[in-house]
Amino acid sequence: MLGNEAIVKALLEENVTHLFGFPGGSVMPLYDEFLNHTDNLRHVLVRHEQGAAHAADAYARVTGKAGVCLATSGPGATNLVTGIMTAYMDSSPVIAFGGQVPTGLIGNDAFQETAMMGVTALITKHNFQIRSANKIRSTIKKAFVLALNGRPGPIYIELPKDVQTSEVINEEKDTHIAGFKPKISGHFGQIRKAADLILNSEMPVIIAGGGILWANACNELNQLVEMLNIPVTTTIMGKSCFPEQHPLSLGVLGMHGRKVANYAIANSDLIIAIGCRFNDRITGNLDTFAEKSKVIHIDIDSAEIGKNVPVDLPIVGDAKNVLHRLNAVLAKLAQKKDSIWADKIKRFIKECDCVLDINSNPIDPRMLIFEFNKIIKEQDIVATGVGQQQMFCTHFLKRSRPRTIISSGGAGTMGFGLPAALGAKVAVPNVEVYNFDGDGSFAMTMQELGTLKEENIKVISIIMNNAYLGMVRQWAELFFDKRYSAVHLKRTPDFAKVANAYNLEGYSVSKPNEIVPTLKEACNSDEAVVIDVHVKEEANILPMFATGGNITDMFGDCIHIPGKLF
Ligand SMILES: Cc1ncc(C[n+]2csc(CCOP(=O)(O)OP(=O)(O)O)c2C)c(N)n1
Ligand SMILES: [Mg+2]
Repeated sequence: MLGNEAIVKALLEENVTHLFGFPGGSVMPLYDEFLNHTDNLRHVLVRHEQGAAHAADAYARVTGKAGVCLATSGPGATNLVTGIMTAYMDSSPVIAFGGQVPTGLIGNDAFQETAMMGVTALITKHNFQIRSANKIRSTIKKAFVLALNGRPGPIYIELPKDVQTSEVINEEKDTHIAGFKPKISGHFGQIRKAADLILNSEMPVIIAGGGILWANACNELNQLVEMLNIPVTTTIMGKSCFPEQHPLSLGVLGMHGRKVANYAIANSDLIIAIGCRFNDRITGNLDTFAEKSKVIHIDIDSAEIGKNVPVDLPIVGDAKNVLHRLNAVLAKLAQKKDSIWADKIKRFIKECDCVLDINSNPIDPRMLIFEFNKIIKEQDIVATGVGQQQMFCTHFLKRSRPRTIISSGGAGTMGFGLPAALGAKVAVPNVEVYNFDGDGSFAMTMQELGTLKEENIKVISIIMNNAYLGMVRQWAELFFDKRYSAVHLKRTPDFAKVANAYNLEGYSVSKPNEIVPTLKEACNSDEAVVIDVHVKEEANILPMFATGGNITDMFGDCIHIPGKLF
């Protein structure tokens, strides 16, 4: 067996069925071997390696399995970097392979040699350079274990060309990873104490982060909420882990979150944070964040505990395991709680539900969401770009099933939307997958329309086209005295014509009543579609609080002011 055969064998042993990549000299032996496996391993040829990494990341986000991508050495590998970093920031288990010059040339500045071990060191959970064909299968096995266990994250594997063509003679069998022992089971004493804190709290709130989704702990979260009537807010990464139509769902919190969520946090006496890392975009000013609340923090990564917010009760462990056991303790101790707080919150949630049916011309972005909500089904998946459109979507679009919205939260990577939607559709082909994008973001990776066309992958792109790098324009308006520096994109290109150039259907929409009929047409199409929706150019996503501000210092229109409510 040669190295290239061993790589494919190892991938098949890990039940990999799809990978996203782009070839080049140093990975040609591996690409050659793919031709022997066209029946059980689908390679999706993207148009830029960044797209491969985002697609693999999205594949992981919607399935919970590892996503796999591949690039050649040098520029191919460096093109993966933004995608790997994006996966790292959002704890996504991506296995990224990069070619490398033959082992004898490493360090010689050979053609297309880049020191990717150094480049990826700080944006991966771990990286490996395979220097012997004997170590291929053991290394790949370890990589999958590392990516998927404990806090998930991306792994980079470097494949020198000669390793792919060498004979496997004495295959390494040992797959033990020294020192890697993620703590799954939370400390029982701490769980007992958490139960006491929860039962003694009058005004608890749960902050549910992406860790709930990665741990598949949505059912356990639901049980906890139903048992004790505790309101739930999510981070952007946690969105969809708890049904947003539920009367106790506060929606997303933070800088562009819902006022009711931020005010509930500020007025709570106990925060139960699960699988979240208290990013600055959700806490605002740390000195005033949750001043009145005790904090229970459940997280699989001990390094997250106390990093940003002081914690009264830490529990290190897997969210599913910890919640399951916490629920069992609570079930024994708890009577259904008197729910003055929950009733109050339910009332505020209703009052905070803005009217989105705003029939304006040009189209108000909220109207676009309102109309989109009429068409999108529960099981459908949305990927977003980055900017205002992302925040309109995460704030206003309600999702109720786990893993049905994916967005670059930690990194805020423009260009994520289209390749992420592509990867999601490959993973879950039987639902409609939407890319809700910005005009700036879409233009960064729109070459993947070629992949969608040629690989027959259907994604519906909805471009919220405001002719601006809207989020930066909004900040310039609000915080730089309207001094607009390099933010106006104008209306170039015509995205419908771009779609046509790829032999795909493209639509331009500029009136509110055209949105739904166009979306319906797109749903009836068999192929990828681009809908360029021209919205009001200078609309802002509000309410918000400023960087470093207090979470309750939200400004901007929102129908009711929860400041009065609490
Ligand atoms: C790769 C990258 N470059 C720059 C930024 C900074 N940035 C954040 S939002 C934004 C504007 C995005 O414009 P667009 O995609 O049109 O979305 P809009 O805000 O208009 O909805 C920019 C430039 C970023 N997040 N990512
Ligand atoms: Mg824009």
